Amino acid sequence: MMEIINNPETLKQLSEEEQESLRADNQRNTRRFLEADKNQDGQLDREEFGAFLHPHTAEWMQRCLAIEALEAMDTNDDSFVDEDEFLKHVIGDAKTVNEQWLNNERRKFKENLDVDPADGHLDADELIRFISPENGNHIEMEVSNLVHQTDKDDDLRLSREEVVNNFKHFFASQATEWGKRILTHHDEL
Ligand SMILES: [Ca+2]
Ligand SMILES: [Ca+2]
Ligand SMILES: [Ca+2]
Repeated sequence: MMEIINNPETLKQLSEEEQESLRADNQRNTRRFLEADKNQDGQLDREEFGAFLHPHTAEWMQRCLAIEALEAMDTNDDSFVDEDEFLKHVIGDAKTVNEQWLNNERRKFKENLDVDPADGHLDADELIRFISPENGNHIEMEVSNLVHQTDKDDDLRLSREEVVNNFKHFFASQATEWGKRILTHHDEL
């Protein structure tokens, strides 16, 4: 990836969108590397590399994850996630939306996420509190997102077909990425 980024000739052959997505990936991976490098010696030892690969398991990676989550959801680039951005994100590319589920997500935004300060949008600190491993919210969040993505007939129950047909989603899923890559990187699988 770095080679492509550093080679202007190769970069020119990509579309604007591809270049942008490459830059974003590169920026995210670089930040993850820097955050994973706990003792700041410029290299990752085994434990640090584990944190790079599975940041949700490492306590010192929570801020990095919250920033990634924020970037994934903050479509108007104001460094906050408002309710619309949050809902748009959890709905993803689903064709139908179950009203009960949506109201539940709305309530979750107000009661569990936008709490300090309760000002109608989420900052990085609110996201850190929400996804920190102690409170288990990230797992709840992941499950909720995956149920929604998988539940094609929208009855809030998963049939065997639905689970089997959407199996690739589960592999791609990482709670802390809030299903973002599930939606945008299908074809890498
Ligand atoms: Ca290190
Ligand atoms: Ca925003
Ligand atoms: Ca807030």
